Amino acid sequence: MTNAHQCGDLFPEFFSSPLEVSLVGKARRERLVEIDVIDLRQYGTGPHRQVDDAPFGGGPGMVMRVEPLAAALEPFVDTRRVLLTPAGAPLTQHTLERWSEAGSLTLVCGRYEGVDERVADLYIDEEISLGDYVLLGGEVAALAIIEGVARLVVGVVGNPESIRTESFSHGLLEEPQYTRPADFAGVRVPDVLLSGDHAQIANWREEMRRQRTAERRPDLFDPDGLGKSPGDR
Ligand code: JAH
Repeated sequence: MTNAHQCGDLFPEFFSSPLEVSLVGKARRERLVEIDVIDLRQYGTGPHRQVDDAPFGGGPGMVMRVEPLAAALEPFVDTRRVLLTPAGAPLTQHTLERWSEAGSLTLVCGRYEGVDERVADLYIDEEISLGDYVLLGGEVAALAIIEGVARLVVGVVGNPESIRTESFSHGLLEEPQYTRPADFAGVRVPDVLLSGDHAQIANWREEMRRQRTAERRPDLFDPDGLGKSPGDR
């Protein structure tokens, strides 16, 4: 199945190498995914192709105008239109799996202090955030989504078993991994991994996933624990 993506953006060069190398580049060359980058500047208004303007009500910074985004998004029907914004719902593996089966995704990258709210009201299906921090624009978040979806699409086609058995498919963090040498500067690989006892190894790995998740991500380990202070857990 070919998964088509459009990426609306003011800095199209931002995407050049990330979309050419690694799994994403190979999947594009093999036509397993199609990814097009759209330069929003070409839809800017006036002789300077302006895409931003001062905010109504005053305040610092500029806001992305609705007309260029309306013009850029109008042709894309039969696609899921996603705006990357710190005000969006948090991105999860479940969201990536849903999109990997959706056929076509259109990722809209805001810049400046934000995007006129009418863009979201009229042209956007989902607003998504990578996490609780502010970047300069949505491009890095868009690339994260492209990688996350592409590996699932390619995984379905090529079917490597690893794809759906990694972090978050059990809802737990992954166990620590080791490779040779068994002793590096006196720090040894856990003996159980060298034992050849596959039942014991599986038990150890499961225990490590539980320990790490409880320690590092109590929100994943016990979703009811969310909102409690660390001392309450
Ligand atoms: C920043 C428009 N959660 C990641 C993320 C996504 C988008 C933006 N920042 C962070 C952003 C400025 C303007 C979007």
